[in-house]
Amino acid sequence: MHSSNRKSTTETQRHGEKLDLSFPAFLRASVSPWWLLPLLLVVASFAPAQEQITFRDITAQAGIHFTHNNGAFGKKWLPETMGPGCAFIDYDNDGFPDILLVNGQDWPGHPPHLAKSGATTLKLYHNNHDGTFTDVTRKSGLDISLFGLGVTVGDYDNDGFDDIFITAVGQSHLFHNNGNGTFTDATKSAGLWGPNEFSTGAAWVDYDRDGKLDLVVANYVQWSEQTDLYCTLDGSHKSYCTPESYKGTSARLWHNLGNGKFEDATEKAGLYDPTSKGLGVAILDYNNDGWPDILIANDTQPNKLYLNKKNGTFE
Ligand SMILES: [Ca+2]
Ligand SMILES: [Ca+2]
Ligand SMILES: [Ca+2]
Ligand SMILES: [Ca+2]
Repeated sequence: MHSSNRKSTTETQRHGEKLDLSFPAFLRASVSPWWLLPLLLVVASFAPAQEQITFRDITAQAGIHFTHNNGAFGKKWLPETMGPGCAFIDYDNDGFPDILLVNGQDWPGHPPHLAKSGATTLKLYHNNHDGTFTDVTRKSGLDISLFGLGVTVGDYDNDGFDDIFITAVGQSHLFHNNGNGTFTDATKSAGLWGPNEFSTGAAWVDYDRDGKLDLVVANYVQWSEQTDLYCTLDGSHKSYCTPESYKGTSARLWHNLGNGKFEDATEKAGLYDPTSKGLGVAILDYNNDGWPDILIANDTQPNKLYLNKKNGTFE
């Protein structure tokens, strides 16, 4: 704040000198300082930035207190190596972006005496409009514990309020924004319950352009606590395996049926590919035909770019 004020003053003065010299004498005489000031400010706003922008960590000062729990307690399980996602979402439509932070959880069987502190949950922070945030997780109904990895925000039911999809190891979750500051877990009623996958990235996209947002979910590898493999670097201590040790999993495409429900359209749309070890999804229209295309970013496997064929399928 102080820095940018200082910059405008400096720029204004510098351009002020230049302008004053270039003005013809008759104009100079007729221009009052009151007219000159707004003019100089306009000129200053187009001036190239010459000061370096610097950032200061204001996390704690803003009221954000969050520690990610990757669940690690010595077993070296693969999902522990992943960082979580986060999102800005204006969930209460007050014009100020709020913050959603995805969290992991302790593994089942994790000895309670090693647990750091109770159950770890997602966190939703409400923007107070003054540079600070308030933890509204419990009030919003999002104090749910899951091994979350990613998040994508979109209004899938077109009610004007953004909803949330959280990717997770195990069961991913869809949270419907009720429009009154609370969310309802709509995973089951939306038909999204069932797949037990290692879901990483996700994105909302209206791939068939029917006005209803559909959902693409990237999946990593076939891993579970039961199928965990033993890898070692030194022959005596367990280490984290690289993804080559595990089989891939296809990304999944959920088509929005419009009644709050989704259908699995992965195979029908030509997106089924079990060699994928997806970590991220990007939506882009790379051929500029107005139809959104899909990029799946894979780990140790080729990335996949899917062209939207405008008939509900991709190639
Ligand atoms: Ca807000
Ligand atoms: Ca909505
Ligand atoms: Ca659609
Ligand atoms: Ca396209």
